[in-house]
Amino acid sequence: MNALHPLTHSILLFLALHATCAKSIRPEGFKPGTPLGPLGAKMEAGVDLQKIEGYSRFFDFTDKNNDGRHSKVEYVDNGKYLNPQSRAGIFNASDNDRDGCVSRAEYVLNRIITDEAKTIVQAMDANKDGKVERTEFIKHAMPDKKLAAQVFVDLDTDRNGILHIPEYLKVWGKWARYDRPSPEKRISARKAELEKSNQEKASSRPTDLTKRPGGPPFGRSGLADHLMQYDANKNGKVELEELSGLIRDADRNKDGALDRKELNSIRVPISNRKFPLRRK
Ligand SMILES: [Ca+2]
Ligand SMILES: [Ca+2]
Ligand SMILES: [Ca+2]
Ligand SMILES: [Ca+2]
Repeated sequence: MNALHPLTHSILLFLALHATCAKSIRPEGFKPGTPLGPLGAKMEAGVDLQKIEGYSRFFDFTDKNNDGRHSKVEYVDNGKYLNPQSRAGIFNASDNDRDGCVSRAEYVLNRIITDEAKTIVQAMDANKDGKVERTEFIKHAMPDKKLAAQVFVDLDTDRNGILHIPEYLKVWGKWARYDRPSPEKRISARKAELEKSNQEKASSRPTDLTKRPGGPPFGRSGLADHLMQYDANKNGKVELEELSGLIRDADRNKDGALDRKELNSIRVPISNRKFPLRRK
């Protein structure tokens, strides 16, 4: 009985540790990916076209042979960001389809995910000591404190009570890709959505302007004020002759029309200036 005791103890200890590990790696009650909503992550839904284009330009900078992919040599060996070990970690996390290269979409999506994660997590460092501790995380991560405690255990993979950037990015990156379409599909879908909404905004603009006094048909704010400055005889109206005077004056090459260059060089008439009109 006594001889069995240490063994029983070891088994119990093993079971206890195993249970703790299992619990902390995947707490019961939520599936991977789901804590990102409560954490405030929007992923690609949170970026605009400019942001995507910006990341894309960064991609081009490292894609030295312009084949649309980062090879390990381009990114890890010849890269400049942090150190080779960090670059290898980022490269592997980005290479979603494990083909040994990071495509433009893989790179852009990884930047979206990791930049947002860092913004969210680092903002929780309330005492600004550069570390996000357990208490800080639970206080600031989300209203549900019980869930926050579970999420912290998931992110703090070395169990030291502090979240280090590479440590939490690894887990966060997995959540952000779990059960979702490929980076190519995600980025192109987001771009299409943004382009569509930009087009809709552009096509709704003239309609909106018709409701604005002085807006249509030109739709340029301040245009009415500008044109009134050509009211040379100060009768409160801009007459055809006054405008044709402007055209004659601005028509430098005398071809009877104003090209863009001539239009651009039109200056606001100096008040009290006798406008060159009614030339005979
Ligand atoms: Ca390349
Ligand atoms: Ca890849
Ligand atoms: Ca801190
Ligand atoms: Ca840690």
